[in-house]
Amino acid sequence: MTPRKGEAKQPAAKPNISGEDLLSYYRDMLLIRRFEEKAGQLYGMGLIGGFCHLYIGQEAVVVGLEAAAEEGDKRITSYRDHGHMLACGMDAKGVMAELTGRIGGYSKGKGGSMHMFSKEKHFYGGHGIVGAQVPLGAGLAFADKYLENGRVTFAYFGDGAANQGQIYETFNMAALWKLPVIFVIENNQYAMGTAQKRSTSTPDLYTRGEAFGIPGEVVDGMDVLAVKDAGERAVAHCRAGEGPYILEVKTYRYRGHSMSDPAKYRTREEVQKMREERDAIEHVRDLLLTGKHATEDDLKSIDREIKAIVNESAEFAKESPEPPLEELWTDIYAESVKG
Ligand SMILES: Cc1ncc(C[n+]2csc(CCOP(=O)(O)OP(=O)(O)O)c2C)c(N)n1
Ligand SMILES: [Mg+2]
Repeated sequence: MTPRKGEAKQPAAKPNISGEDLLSYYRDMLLIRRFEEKAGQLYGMGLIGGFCHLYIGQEAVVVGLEAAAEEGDKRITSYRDHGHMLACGMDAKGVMAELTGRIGGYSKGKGGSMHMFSKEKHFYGGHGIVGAQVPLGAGLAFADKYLENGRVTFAYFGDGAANQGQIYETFNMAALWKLPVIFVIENNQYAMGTAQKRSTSTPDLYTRGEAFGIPGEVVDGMDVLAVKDAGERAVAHCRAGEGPYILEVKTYRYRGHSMSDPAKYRTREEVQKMREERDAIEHVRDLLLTGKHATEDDLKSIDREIKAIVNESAEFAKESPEPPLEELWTDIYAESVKG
């Protein structure tokens, strides 16, 4: 096992991918972006309460990794979770209605933005405590290893979370027991208002598993094809029984940390530069057009399709009733736990 793979091993994105696949990544990323923009609007209108962390800018991370996943694989993440849910196929209506706290939401309106789950899509949350999902992700992988079902778990966390102690306790156990878990560090360069260079002694987060013998690689998170390629290598490693793998995916969030972010820690120019020069959706749009996989008109009709899905989800989220008081007493204890 090579304990470390640097940037040199990162292959350039290969545009020799089918037009059909490219279109599906375009669609999936656009759905996340438009959904998040709509969520931002509903928040502004007072229809969404509590915490709300948007994923705009980071879309290629989840879409690329979902392209490398198979049915039955699991995913778990932090509070910045709407993109992960949409990318794994959860219904936009159920996600939006959870944001507005309505009965039609994935947690019957009782969880909100940070606490949604889907057993059917193997999505295990939605966690508000920074880093808490990482040991839970290793636990999911432990169960899969025990059941010998060949599944892998994607445990996502941020650059800020990567400095927590529980991450390294998890790395140790995951490596010791060769758990099929991919630790995905979504390095969007900030933890709330703290830039990575102000909080982190060594910048290369993908090397953080070295002490435990966990291989890692750094990936361009604004290039969905590069993310998919790296995801496939990580998945192959896990499925072969080689144990955990680390992907440090370099990305960028365009919006504030949450809806209440004064954004004093970076310049508008910095954000604008990323949007203009590195946007992941624009990148795929260019590949589609230059590769003649789609025309401007095709893309316009996809835009309309996505807008309709998002508008429908917002209507549903406004019309679905609030949960009745009796719901306060449900979903508290597990009634039965099956293997
Ligand atoms: C244990 C804990 N400490 C502090 C917080 C407050 N907090 C919420 S998000 C966050 C920053 C995390 O940054 P990062 O891991 O980079 O994830 P990102 O928000 O960039 O996706 C902090 C400190 C928390 N929720 N939980
Ligand atoms: Mg971060």
